[in-house]
Amino acid sequence: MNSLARSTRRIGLLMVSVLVLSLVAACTDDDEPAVSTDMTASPGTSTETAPVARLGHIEIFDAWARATPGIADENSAAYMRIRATGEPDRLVGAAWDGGPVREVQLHETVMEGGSMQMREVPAGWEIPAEGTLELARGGYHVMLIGLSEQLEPGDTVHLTLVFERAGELTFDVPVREATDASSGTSGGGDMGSATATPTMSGN
Ligand SMILES: [Cu+2]
Repeated sequence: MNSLARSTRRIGLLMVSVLVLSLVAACTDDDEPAVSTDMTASPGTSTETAPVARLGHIEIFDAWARATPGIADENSAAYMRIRATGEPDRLVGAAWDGGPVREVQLHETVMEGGSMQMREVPAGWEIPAEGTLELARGGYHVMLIGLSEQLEPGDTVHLTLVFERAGELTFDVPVREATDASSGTSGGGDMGSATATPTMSGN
């Protein structure tokens, strides 16, 4: 390749980087800052690690809540993977047990008119038998609305999830900075494993 072609390509890459960075920047003021990268087909979402909580046939993996700046009435979100063994189930609700949150909702992030929008999903999501429901940045998440206290890295908060069959499961969710808390697949920080079309693996 001659040097002109090479530098043209480099400029192209640079422009892509700038575009990606500005997308990230544009989203950081949002409640749901992740930029969507479609990685739904990623085979790397194994559930080999130990679950952090379990209730009947429901297992929770890699749960975390996003740390917030110390601003009144801030929002945050919790993410995790939820696996149903044996029989299917449905996540139908969430609550924050004794925490400083005004309201907890099940949310999805969708691309609408060129921008990331969040909306409530009151009916929740199906978890297929032997399948995994992924709550991740830029996709499905448990929205924590109107925090009266800052969530700091190292804090632990109590989240209750309500399942159609398994019932209510309350467990500890560690608070982490978003930048070092992608759910483990490729990419750094915010780019992480965000999915516009959340992963539903299984049968
Ligand atoms: Cu949300």
